Amino acid sequence: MIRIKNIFWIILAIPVLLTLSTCEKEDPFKDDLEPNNSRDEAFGLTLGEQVNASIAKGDHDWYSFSVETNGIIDKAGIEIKNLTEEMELTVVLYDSQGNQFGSFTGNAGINMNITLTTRTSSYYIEIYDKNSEQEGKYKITITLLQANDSNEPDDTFKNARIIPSYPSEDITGIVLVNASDADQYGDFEFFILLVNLNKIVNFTLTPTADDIKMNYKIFSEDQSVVVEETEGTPGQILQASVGNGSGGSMSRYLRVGATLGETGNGNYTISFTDTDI
Ligand SMILES: [Ca+2]
Ligand SMILES: [Ca+2]
Ligand SMILES: [Ca+2]
Repeated sequence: MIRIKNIFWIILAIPVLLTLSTCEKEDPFKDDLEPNNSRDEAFGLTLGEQVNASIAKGDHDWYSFSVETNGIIDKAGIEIKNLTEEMELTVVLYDSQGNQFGSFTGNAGINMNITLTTRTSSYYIEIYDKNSEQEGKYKITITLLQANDSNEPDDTFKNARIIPSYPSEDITGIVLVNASDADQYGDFEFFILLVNLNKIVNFTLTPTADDIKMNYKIFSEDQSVVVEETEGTPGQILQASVGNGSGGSMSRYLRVGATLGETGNGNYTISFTDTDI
């Protein structure tokens, strides 16, 4: 009888002990965001709000976020503060369809700052320890940087900025992302120039940085090319003019773009004057 009792206790004791251990010792690496272990379970982040998160051993954390930029090109900052010295975080970025487009791994214990060029869209992020061995805590914040200029949107013929009179004020702007015939999805800046009969309209395009190559291209009213893309050397000021010696007044589209250098500084100034032919 005694032996049977013992066996009985052993069988019962194992599940009781297991239950007690999970109740009393809370896993410090389980957070309120769980379960967010797959894209379908991604935790929705709000821009500008910091979230405290944990990685348990072998844990993968998924997040989703959306940016609304009113259709202009902007940048979003992804800031991850790694609070655990041993953790080597890997961050993988996916588009709204789940296609991977970026992957980053930081050294052990270091914070990560990733800048994402974006128009209005939604994204997924997956975060995990590179070796799936460490557990630890981190904080994540995504912020819309509002890095473009106040002339936006001006990326298309349709929303070109009209230059109403000459001389114009000095217009300052930023080419945030490479834009040229070779970079069609970049941050172009379109202007409409009204050119009266027997007038020449001149423009001066001045970059701030020494390492940016500005470019321009001129189109007629029907958007056909009048002057092919012309690119400056790094830091070069570009000047050109559009003349009108026949017929009535006319208009021209000026498309400005740039290829950024190492500094990533896309700031420029443009001004317009007119003179008699
Ligand atoms: Ca987690
Ligand atoms: Ca711009
Ligand atoms: Ca633009």
